[in-house]
Amino acid sequence: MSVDSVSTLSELTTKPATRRDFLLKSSVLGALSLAGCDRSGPQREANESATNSSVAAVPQGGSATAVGNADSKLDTGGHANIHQSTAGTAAGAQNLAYHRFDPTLPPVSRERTTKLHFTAREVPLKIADDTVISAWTFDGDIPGPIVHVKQGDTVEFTLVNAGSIPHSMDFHAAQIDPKIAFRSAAPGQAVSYTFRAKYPGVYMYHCGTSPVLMHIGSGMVGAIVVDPPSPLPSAKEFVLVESEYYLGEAKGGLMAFDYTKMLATLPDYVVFNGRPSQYMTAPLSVHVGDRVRFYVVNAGPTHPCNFHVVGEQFDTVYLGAPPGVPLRGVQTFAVAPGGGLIFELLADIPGEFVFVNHGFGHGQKGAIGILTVTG
Ligand SMILES: [Cu+2]
Repeated sequence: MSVDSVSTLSELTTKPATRRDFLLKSSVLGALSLAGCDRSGPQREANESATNSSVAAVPQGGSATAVGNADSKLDTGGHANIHQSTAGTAAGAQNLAYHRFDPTLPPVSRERTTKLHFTAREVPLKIADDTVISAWTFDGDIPGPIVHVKQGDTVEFTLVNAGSIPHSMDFHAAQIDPKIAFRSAAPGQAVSYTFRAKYPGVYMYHCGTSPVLMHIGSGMVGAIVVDPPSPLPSAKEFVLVESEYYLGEAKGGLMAFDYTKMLATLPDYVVFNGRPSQYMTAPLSVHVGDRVRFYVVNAGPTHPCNFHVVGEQFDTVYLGAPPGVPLRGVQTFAVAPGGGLIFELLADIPGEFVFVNHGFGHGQKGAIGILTVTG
């Protein structure tokens, strides 16, 4: 790809003034310029300090009790009447604070048993200056907390449902009877189960309550990283969860997810870690000589994530359990919906490298960011 192409990509940036404006601008190359973007000011610092719950930060234990109900992911008739997400009222939605989602992989737990205690919440979430969505979440954010454990670890998981409809949890890192473990918790109740992380890699987790499309599409997704027994080479490690947003019209400043649009599979936004283009204005930052490792989960719900870094090549891509037998010398590789792959590159030259879903109809809808390499 030429320098001009890189420049043009970089110009497809920033948060949109309005959604319509964003889509319009995204359709004409070069409409925006990075020149006006202050990537070093107080806002950036504030954003950098924003963190997400890591394993260490997640409340431990809990007295929740497992409950059984008929609303498993296998019950495809459940909630067929729900076509738009709800999350309280729109009152005050525009006064919500925006925060950048910290993509940094949190340290692996020192304990070989990790107790996770998530809460399903339906909340308004500001994903851009002018856009507040009616989100269904794990612990109030999209994606949910990044989990980091080691192969062979035991995960004791509890989901408390503080929402208004049933929710559940499906860990792709678990080998377990889904009809039992991934059953739904009714509002006000909880579900618990325990699994061993059998294989290393990066795995999706998501709500599996019917209709699964609606629960994944409304934000109930996240990533769990499972380290191999011997650590991978030292690197700057980032977690990117790509997902698609299908939104209805704003009511009182709050945009609900639209199930009909999810079925039509034409997203309004495609995002890394819940916010369109957030790492264009607040890039990921490493130094020359650093190895960079991207843990990329594609939460979908429908489209592939064709991961690419402009001006770089991946010297290592782990398709399966690392260290395994990686691919070498890769330019772009598709992460399937429901999948997770690990991409590595050596940042041996300085510059601003755009990472993007190279399916550009989706890259231009917000699945784009910058990796800044400084000397
Ligand atoms: Cu759910």
